[in-house]
Amino acid sequence: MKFSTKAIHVGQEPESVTGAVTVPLFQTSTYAQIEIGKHTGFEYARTQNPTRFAWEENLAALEEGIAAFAFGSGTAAVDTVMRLLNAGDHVIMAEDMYGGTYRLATKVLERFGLTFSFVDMRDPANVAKAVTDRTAMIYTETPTNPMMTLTDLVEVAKVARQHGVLMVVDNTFASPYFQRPLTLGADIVVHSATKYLGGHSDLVSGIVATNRDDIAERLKFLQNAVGAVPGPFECWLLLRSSKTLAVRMDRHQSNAMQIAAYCASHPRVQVTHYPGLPSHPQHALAQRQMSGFGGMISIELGSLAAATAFTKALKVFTLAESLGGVESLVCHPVSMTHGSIPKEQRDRLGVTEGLVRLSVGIEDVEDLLADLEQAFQHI
Ligand code: P1T
Repeated sequence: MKFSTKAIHVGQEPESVTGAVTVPLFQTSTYAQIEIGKHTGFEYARTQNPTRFAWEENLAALEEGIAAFAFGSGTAAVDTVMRLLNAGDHVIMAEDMYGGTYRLATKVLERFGLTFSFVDMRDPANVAKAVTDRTAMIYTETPTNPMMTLTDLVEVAKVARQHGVLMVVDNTFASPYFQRPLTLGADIVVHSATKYLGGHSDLVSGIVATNRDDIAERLKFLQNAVGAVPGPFECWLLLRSSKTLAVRMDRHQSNAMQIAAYCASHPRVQVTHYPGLPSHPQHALAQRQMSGFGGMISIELGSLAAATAFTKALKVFTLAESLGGVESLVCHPVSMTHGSIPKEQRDRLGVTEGLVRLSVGIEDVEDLLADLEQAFQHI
């Protein structure tokens, strides 16, 4: 089965009692048991919920994994993946990534005895160099938030394999429609399902997929034992969103391609970061490991004053955190999503006060281009 057919059908057989073609919302916390020691297989909703199971089965199929586990947020998903490790373990993490993941690592997980090295993942040699005898996991995001740099997944997976360590990829920006890390050597894929998977800016959720039985068994245990599960309604909304993921992603990308090309030639824009542009330093890698380039673009406007004037003037793009919804958003990473990353690190990465991130929605591209043009005139 191909991608859209899986998105619409896997986990979503007509319901057995009524034939409902949509998976019912099992809004329940518990299930009646037949007698002591005898039940339907459903005991308590933190452990089992049919709506959640349907969504997990669906996403596992889209990522070409064997199982998936849903969580209350992308951050809860990352946190549970980290609980696969033990105190004293070392993690090699991308230095360019969502600020909240950096904060979780440095402000929470380090207190529990994990150690982290933050490396520039653009060069797989940096990953190999950072391996120690305590290294247990390599964790990356590709494309990264917000600099849109890539990790060569095949090459980094070789390093992971050679040292027998887990390889985890945050696939939030690409979505499984454009990139499937498990097929390129990763062991675990993480998503903030709040973004493209949800796609309508109306929920917060996370999900983890794997293609290894031993990891699936351990994640299933942790999902129940730690308990950071989503509610059934989020899972129901995610199933509904999954059916349109392919058409939404195609439109996000075709709008983003046009906007990136426009920004790249605009006199007010100093740099345009978008892996679909031939000028992107890793464009060839993007063409190799992704089947499309997504809807996220970052642009450097040169100063906080320029970023402020530009974002204030936008009318169709809304100034807000988050991304991946049908409506276009604009974000100022330094003051919003990446405030937790130390200034020296941000400066090294290029996350400057003049950097603005666009989450290109699926509106008519002419309206988006006109909005950007009038806002550039205010700089
Ligand atoms: O917000 P939450 O669902 O907990 O997901 C965290 C997360 C994880 N990974 C990536 C790549 C992310 O972008 C995020 C959340 N990011 C934003 C809220 C943002 O605006 O960048």
